[in-house]
Amino acid sequence: MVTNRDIIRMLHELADLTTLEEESPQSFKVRAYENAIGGIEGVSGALAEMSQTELTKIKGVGKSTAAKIRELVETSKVDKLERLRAAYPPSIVSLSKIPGVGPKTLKLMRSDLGIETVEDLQEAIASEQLRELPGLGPTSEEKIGRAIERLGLHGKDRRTPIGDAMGLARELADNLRSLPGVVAAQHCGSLRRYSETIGDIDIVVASDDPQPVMDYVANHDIVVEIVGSGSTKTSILNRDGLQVDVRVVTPDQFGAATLYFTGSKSHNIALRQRAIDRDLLLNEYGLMDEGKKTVASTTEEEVYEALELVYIPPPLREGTGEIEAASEDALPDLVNLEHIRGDLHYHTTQSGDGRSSLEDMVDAAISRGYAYVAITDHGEDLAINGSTSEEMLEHRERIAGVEADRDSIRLFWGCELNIGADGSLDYDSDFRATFDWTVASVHSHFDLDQADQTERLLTAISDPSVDVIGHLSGRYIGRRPGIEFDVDAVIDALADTDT
Ligand code: DGT
Ligand code: CA
Ligand code: CA
Repeated sequence: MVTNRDIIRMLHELADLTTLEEESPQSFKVRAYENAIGGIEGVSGALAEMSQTELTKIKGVGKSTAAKIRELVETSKVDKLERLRAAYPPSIVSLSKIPGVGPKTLKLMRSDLGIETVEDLQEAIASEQLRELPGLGPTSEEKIGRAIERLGLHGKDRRTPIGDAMGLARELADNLRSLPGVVAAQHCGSLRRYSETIGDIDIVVASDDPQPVMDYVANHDIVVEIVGSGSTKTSILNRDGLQVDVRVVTPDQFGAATLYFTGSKSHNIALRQRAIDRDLLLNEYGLMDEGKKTVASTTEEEVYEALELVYIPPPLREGTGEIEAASEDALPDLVNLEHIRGDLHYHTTQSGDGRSSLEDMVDAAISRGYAYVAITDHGEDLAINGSTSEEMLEHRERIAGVEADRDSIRLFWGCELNIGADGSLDYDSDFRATFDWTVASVHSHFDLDQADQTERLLTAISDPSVDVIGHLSGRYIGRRPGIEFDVDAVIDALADTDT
């Protein structure tokens, strides 16, 4: 049975690979797939049960995309995708994700230098061959080399950004939970601890009958290789080289197993020591006393309690003093959704890259119970999607109208200003001062040296119209390293100027 998630995954892959084939993310076909994904994400019914005509009635879904969805449902594969997968194997897709390696550069790298892997690319950089390609030079060669180093994209230690793994892990756990005999399923490991990047996905399943789980995992459509299979554990690789380990334990061992496989390793070691100090033994099966009798194992809460600890949330399990803090009931309060009262960085379709209208964004905020929102569409400097001062003034009227129509939320007329290479900002200072709220952010010139980056940020911070700096380092986990700047100097300036 093809699920809506399978279809979205297929369209994402088509968009990624078509970008490489057409050598442009702006290509008409790529945009068509992306629009279709946007429309499909809002559909609650099963797409697999819809006819081609019904599919084309979904917002953003054209005839050709509808045909591909039907092709996937009827034949379990899509010809165009199979062809693209053969032309652009996973190693090429990894190359395409390196900052500075656009589709055109990638094509030249392959045809002129025979580069097929990140390792090949590193060799070409080391031997100064990359700089010889048309459109490149020593600067871009060095930049690409640094990006590979800083993103940890090379070798077997390659890690996956949390955002690329979380959706897949949750989907797998949801599907596993619906299998016969399964009582519970939980993703564990670094992903459950919300690490920024993860080595692999670890899933623990509670069931007295492991076989349906093992069969489900081995036959899943993301699998390109089965790297390990036993009676209670299966490990697979997907096309991005991401490994998923799925283990089945009996329901009474689920707490001890999720605790163990969530880690971190140093948290586990410290917990085990605490058990030993109490003449107990802790392992992945449970907490046992000297007579091998199980003291606690079904839930994590029971294990912590038996060790005289309050429950430690996974993001704190890093072996950095959390066990001592838990023993004194002095864990920090983590931020939860209900703590979030508003949002001070919001885009709407007023910005070219915004997807939802002002009204929809505000209604979404209201349904989340927010008390306030600042609408911060891009200023005029961002040529692709900024607004002129006249457009901003019209936007202010619209924002006031939307606020007047809804009595449950306070709206601020704001702007996301672009910090130029020299720290300059959009509009003139008088106009900037009229906004209720401004965010100033770096969107380009990521390669300036540390002194220039620091100077640039200090200039923006000292501007009286700036209320907050957005995405301070500009880092994009796994895709783009952050800018380098003098953190102490910048934080001092933020404090001094009340920014
Ligand atoms: P990753 O996948 O590299 O991002 O990091 P983790 O933390 O997910 O590590 P992984 O997948 O190797 O193992 C999952 C958990 O299993 C880990 O967080 C703690 C536990 N574990 C693995 N190896 C050991 C070990 O040698 N000793 C102990 N005490 N626990 C271990
Ligand atoms: Ca892991
Ligand atoms: Ca693992």
